[in-house]
Amino acid sequence: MPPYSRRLKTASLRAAWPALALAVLLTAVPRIGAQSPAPVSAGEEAARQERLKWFREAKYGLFIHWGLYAVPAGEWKGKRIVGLGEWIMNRARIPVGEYSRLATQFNPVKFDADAWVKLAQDAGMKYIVITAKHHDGFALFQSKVSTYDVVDATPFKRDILKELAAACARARMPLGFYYSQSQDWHDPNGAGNEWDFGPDLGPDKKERKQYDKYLREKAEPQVRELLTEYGPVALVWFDTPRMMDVGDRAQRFTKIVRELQPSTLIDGRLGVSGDYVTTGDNVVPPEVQSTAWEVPATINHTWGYKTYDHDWKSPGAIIFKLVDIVSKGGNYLLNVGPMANGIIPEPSQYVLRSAGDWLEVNGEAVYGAGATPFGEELGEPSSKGAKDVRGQPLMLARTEWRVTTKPGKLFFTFFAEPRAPFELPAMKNTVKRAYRLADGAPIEVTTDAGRTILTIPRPILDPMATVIVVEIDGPVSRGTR
Ligand code: FHN
Repeated sequence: MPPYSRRLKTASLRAAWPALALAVLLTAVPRIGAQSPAPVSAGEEAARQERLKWFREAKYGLFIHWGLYAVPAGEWKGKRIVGLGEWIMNRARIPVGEYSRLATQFNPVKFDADAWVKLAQDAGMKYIVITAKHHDGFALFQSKVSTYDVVDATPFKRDILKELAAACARARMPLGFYYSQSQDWHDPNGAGNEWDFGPDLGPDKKERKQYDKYLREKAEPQVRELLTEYGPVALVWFDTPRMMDVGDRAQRFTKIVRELQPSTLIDGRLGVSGDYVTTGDNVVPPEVQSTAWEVPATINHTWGYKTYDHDWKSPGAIIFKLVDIVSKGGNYLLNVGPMANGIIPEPSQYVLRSAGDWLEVNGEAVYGAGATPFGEELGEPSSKGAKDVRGQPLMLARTEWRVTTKPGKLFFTFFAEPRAPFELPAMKNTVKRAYRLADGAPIEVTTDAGRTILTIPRPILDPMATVIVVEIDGPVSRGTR
């Protein structure tokens, strides 16, 4: 491991990237309440909390969107196709016959499952979620109910999920599977492919496809395969729950998961409430949320690889988002889109590893840490009563510092030079001592007329983010002494 000073120097250079320059950010409010777990018995709730234990500790995971769409990588017949890389089949209205021929070109000879897991480890990520089947219907695993999969339909012929599951097991890295339960553009009865198979719903809103046939003959058996052939599955990440609110469709998936692997988590996009809430893509709520939640997020502007999307978030921006999310009680699931040859694009590897360097030094403020007991540092609703696009009060976010917690400890993470002297938010607790997390250097604490002041040396040690640990005499009690 390089010495801290050297890593700090590179961290400072990286921090020059512009993403944190905003003094005020406008944030949208996700509809967290809409997915909040439905009331269940005390026993079921205890089981849910037990399932969530590792997830609450982990905080930071690697999302991987990979499939046939990595071959066209955002271009079709010489044209750049607008939108997300993994949506190219839909956006370019590519017929099934033509799109499925991409399988003959999918030969990722450079794929190395151990290298992917090592990247996640270097990045400080604590779980991995990969697209077992995305909306295009192509499976990255060998399926017995469809030949449209990596083993049966490509020259590669290797079961990618088998190899990744084995590598994760070796590294004790929890592995979860994304599964598009509803949209399947390859199956005539799956949702979403209106260019080959006509609309899903008629003008009378009645279903026009044999959707349950697709669910029973492809989606449900494939989810069973994932839960029986690949060892312990940390979570199943369902997505875009179209037409799932009819009958017991969504409940059937819950039943499969619970029967086959009772410890497996279910995300918030099945169509009935899962174990935790999934926010909108890239949507970080403006305030602390009490239920377990996760933000799926892109590292550039696409999930599946596109040759021409080079707009990578900076390591500093990633660290800000991670600490911001943890300080509001959530998890950050950050995506990469590997190329068709099996390599994760070098710039995204660099960003992840750089953020990982910071976490190696400051991870105590993140892993297993609780939400802020304060809140004033997050921002405030617009005093003009403005509303966001969803009609919720518009929050004017502040980005100077965040607080995360562990018993007896408050972690103040500064993303900009703190005010000098820095006054702690009002609390009745006694401050025992304060120190810099990176090197243990003590920070002077003074009290003056009931106010507690930290004298933090300027410039701060690490301009990307400097953590000051404040040790207190018990749980935070708000108010003045
Ligand atoms: O349509 C998908 C999209 O391709 C991607 O998988 C994201 C990840 O959260 N989910 C859907 C859109 O929300």
